[in-house]
Amino acid sequence: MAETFAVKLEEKSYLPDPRCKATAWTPDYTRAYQEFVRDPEAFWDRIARELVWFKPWDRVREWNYPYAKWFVNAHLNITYNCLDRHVAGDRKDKPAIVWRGEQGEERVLSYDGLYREVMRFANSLASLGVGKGDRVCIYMPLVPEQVIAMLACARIGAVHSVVFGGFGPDALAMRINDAEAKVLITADAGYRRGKAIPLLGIAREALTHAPCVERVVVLRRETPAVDLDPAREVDYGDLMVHAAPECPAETMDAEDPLFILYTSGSTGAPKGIVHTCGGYMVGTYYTTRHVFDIKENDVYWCTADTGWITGHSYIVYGPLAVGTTVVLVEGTPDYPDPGAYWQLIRDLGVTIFYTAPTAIRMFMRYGDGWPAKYDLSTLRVLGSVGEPLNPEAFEWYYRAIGGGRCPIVDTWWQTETGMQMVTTMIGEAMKPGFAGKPIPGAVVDVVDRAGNPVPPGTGGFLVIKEPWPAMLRTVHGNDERYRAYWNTIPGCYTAGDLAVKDQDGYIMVIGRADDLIVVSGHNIGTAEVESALVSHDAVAEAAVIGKPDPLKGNVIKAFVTLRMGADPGDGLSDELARHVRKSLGPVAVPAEIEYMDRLPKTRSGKIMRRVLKARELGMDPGDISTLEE
Ligand code: 6R9
Repeated sequence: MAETFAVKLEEKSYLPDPRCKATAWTPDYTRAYQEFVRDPEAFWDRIARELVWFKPWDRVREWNYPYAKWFVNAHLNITYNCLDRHVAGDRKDKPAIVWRGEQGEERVLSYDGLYREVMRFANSLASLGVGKGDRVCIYMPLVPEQVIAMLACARIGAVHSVVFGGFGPDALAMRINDAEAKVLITADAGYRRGKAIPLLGIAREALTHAPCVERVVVLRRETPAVDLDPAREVDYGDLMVHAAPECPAETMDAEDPLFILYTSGSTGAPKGIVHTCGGYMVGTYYTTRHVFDIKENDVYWCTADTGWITGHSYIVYGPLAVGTTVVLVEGTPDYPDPGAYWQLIRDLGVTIFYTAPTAIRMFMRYGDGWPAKYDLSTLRVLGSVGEPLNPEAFEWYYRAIGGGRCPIVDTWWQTETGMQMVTTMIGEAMKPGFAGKPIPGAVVDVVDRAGNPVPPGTGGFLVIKEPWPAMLRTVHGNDERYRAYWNTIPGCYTAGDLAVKDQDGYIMVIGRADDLIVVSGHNIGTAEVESALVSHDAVAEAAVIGKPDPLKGNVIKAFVTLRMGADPGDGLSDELARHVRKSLGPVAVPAEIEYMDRLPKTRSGKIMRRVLKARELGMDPGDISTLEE
């Protein structure tokens, strides 16, 4: 890891309409944060009591560094809070899921409808011999049955491992084997840009290397229906017809595992991050409600896939625990045209919209005309997650989508944190480029290698200093990799990101620590240079890497995609170099600029600099299972 380094901070801030603050679930950030710090256990105790538990906890938290238990000895079932609680209350007929397919097909499941489907499918799984603690792999397109499958597992205490439907057979087999899944739930096809993706075919291929799977449940969508192998495969619909309708929620200990989700480390095989029932429920419920400020009549749309942590926490568990209406869309943001999302927002009356910077920058590239065609006045809150939201993208999102009216919550968190940790709570001043401050409930800081906080304007390592309810409990089958998170910097959970704070305590995430480039002894964050490049009118997206150089240690090479209509000829590279020099100084100027049609990204939209670098240096790129096709 590199040492700390200076970062030049330019600050601009936006104050949202004071009415947002007055009605927010967290109306006064500073007070809420102080309340949390004064007595963290009382803070979480109060939130946990808003949910239903079968047996209360003896202690809120037990911290035995680096192992934490939350809601010790409490009993619960997360699906009871996502379903039974609402059906018994006054949300029985409220839409829980509003699903849209690529061809405009719509399905609406009320809370009661979802509840019934989940119970039936839970019984279906039980009939295949799935019980508490068994692992079930879910490899499905973004359809309501994916959510039903997750909740059905949780209903009977089975541990789900969702694998994103875009992964290929090797990535799927590796994840099935690592989790030793007994049952695989899949579909014959997912649809993308009008084409069918043969999930079942991929699954069958994966299973030739994954002998632990005993049964495969197949949701059939295609006509004519594909043939199933009666020895191992069973039709989703058939199971449902024969399943009993009632399935009481299994009693789970707060520390029983809820799911495993694989995240790719910078080196080595993907890690199976393990989350547990109680703390995860409380952390996602609280953040969903307070960060997005969800009210009873909101229509909430998170554009992630359920195959990522964002989908687990902020499509499924958090929003359903809160009891909101969740929009679920199968398809791509610019299909059939770049106005598809904006049309959906208008048609469905979406009020809260949560997406990723990569999507925002793509929309920026298509221009203001597309969103301008649709009335987006129902929008109330905008969210971002996954990568730094650079100031240009912030401004565009704020203006072109939010109409200068909606607060933007740029939420920093990870698969490992399970819940959002840093953002600008609604009503507080927003600073483009900065995610914001630790939410009440999280102790996040920027420190040097020894764990000492660095002064404002000095870059360092982003760490979490206290355990939090939705934290990962281990890495499946490899606890040593879990301990590594807590061993790198004394007393802290090391997130692996570089960040800087300003004098007001706002945190700017600079990028992954492994994305730092040392040029002539200066540490330069890839995200800083990329942000400078993207602030030029001609540039849509940029990725920079370090290239070994005998003189300077490293030089910067930039890979750039251009906005519609921009031309790489006419000395654009010189102009971009001047542009970066002006904003960051001469050390940060790329020595080389290469123009590309698209950048290599993970399927969740993160730029894979590692792949660019490997290509540039003729090296092996390592694990590329997460690379987009
Ligand atoms: C939720 C999610 C985690 C990594 C994280 C960081 C980057 C996520 C960010 C952000 C800047 C934000 N990241 N949110 N960087 N600003 N608002 O994305 O989980 O897929 O595990 O990735 O993503 O580098 O460490 P995950």
